[in-house]
Amino acid sequence: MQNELRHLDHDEILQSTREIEVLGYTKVENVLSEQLLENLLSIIEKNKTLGAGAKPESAGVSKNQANDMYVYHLQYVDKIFLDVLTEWKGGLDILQHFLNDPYYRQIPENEPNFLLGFYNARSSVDFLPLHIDNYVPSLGNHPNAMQIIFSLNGQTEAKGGTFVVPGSHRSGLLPDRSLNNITTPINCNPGDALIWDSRLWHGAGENKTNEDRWSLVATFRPWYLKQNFDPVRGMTSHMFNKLSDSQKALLGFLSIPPRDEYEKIVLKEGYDSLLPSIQEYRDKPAND
Ligand SMILES: O=C(O)CCC(=O)C(=O)O
Repeated sequence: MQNELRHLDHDEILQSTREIEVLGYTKVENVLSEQLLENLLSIIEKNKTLGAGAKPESAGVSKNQANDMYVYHLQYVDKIFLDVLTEWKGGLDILQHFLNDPYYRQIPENEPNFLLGFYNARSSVDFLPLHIDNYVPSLGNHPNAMQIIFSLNGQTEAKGGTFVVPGSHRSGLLPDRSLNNITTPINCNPGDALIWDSRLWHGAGENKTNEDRWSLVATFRPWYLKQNFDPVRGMTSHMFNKLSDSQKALLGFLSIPPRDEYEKIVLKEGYDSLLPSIQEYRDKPAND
């Protein structure tokens, strides 16, 4: 995997970090090799849903998503999707500046202590209007969510490029959709990555071609905010046993809410608190 990624040096990490601070986003070109793109797309092809609406059990699908294809919860599908995040010198290093809790002493300070919130692959069709993924707008230097998007098929205006309002992450406002016409388009080649502060007003154009527009969309949150999946019930033993300690931390295994005060008081834990098997997380009975 290491050789399939273009790693960033210190200066590029600083430059991207600065761009996110000022503009709300950064584009990093040429991150994924052709071979890696091929592998990722072939796994997606085997696991995709044909239109989110076609999967009856996926409740709460919005009208916007009904024509899109998805692979939900990539963290459970194949370890390669987690490796893309954790093996890449670049993405998580940039996010640490924004999402790491400086008072989380149980994990070394140069390692991520934030969480993967949600991780999907998506090939979109319909226009996606300006929105934020921070839930509530806020001011200051600490967003409550950030995203890394890897474009697998590339995106042009015809294929539905991403568009953003640069600097809007610092507005403290929900998006004004009447401003769709003053947005900045961001096109990508296959293998490029976008990283943004989820307060950024962003959206995506309609895909007017018959071609796929797959991206990996990974959303990250600080350790104290809820994820969109339950790692204890969702993770198979097979996958759990293959994960590194830092991948387990990213998935939330170091800040699982306790059953009660006898289990633990402080939520923040270090690698030495990891349990050896997923079964042990599930088998913790109440003290009745
Ligand atoms: O696909 C895109 O270009 C934008 C994705 C997006 O807005 C989102 O996932 O929140």
